[in-house]
Amino acid sequence: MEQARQWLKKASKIAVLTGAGISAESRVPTFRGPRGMWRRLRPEDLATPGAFARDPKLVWEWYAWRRGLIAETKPNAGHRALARLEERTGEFALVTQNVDGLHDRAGSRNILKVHGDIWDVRCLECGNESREERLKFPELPPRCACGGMLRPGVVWFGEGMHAGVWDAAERAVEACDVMLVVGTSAVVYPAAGLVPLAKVAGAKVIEINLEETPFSASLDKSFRGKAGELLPELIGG
Ligand code: BJW
Ligand code: ZN
Repeated sequence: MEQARQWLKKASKIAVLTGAGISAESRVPTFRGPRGMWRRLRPEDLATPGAFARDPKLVWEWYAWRRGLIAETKPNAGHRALARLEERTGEFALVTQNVDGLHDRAGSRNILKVHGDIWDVRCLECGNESREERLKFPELPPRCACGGMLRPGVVWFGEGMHAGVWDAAERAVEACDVMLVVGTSAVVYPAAGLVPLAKVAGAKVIEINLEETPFSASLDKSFRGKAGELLPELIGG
């Protein structure tokens, strides 16, 4: 722990990759494992363009449920520690797979949301993108002013990342001295590929997760525990 703390203190360029595990202590459900199930459906059955085309109401019910949970929660000690780390670091990028907006609410600034944002919507007809914070809609799926169907502004399986965001994430990871990987199962690509990318580019990589991931054994430090406890220890107050 002490060595990892020193690496972070001395680094002038830090990149972070977060996943659902950092929001678990804010009671936002993670995707994988038994608790990732919703009405016996897996994210792989819901977070796809095909699922939305087949049953947009069902997919929207899942998103409406998650939006309701997220609206009631708040950032935890892990999110807040990362916001403090940004303040004391020269160059800092927070690449997140999370769509919940809790990093924004904790005060992080340079956030690269590679899987989008659950509070954004996009019209399938006119392509208009907007922010939509209502929790109750007159109907599901909700409609755009043009009458078209709205979809959540997130990235589903089989869809590409927003090019500008993804390029910035790769650049930050390639340039960093130290990378922190927090609360991600690291199985969803291309996001998971950022971890070996950092190693190949010569960064020290530190992982925090309750469980082992496919990369744990190959990283410089891998800590088993809760993000909300280990991040404050690693980063300090
Ligand atoms: C704690 C904790 C605590 C718990 N403290 N830790 C290469 C190989 C194989 C497949 C592919 C590949 N390249 C692409 C693919 C296909 C696919 C993919 O990766 N499939 C794999 C699952 C096999 N990828 C894609 O389709 C991507 N697009 C793409 O590749 O485009 C190019 C292309 C275009 C067209 C044609 C072909 C290619 C898109 C992926 C989009 C993923 N979207 C989702 C939904 C987002 C919207 C939403 O939220 O609804 O993103 S799926 C879901 O998984 C979500 C997450 O961001 C993502 C990652 O999950 P995450 O965050 O890691 O969560 P969990 O639940 O998996 O893990 C939680 C972890 O936390 C666990 O490890 C716990 O132990 C830990 N934990 N509490 C610390 N307190
Ligand atoms: Zn429209």
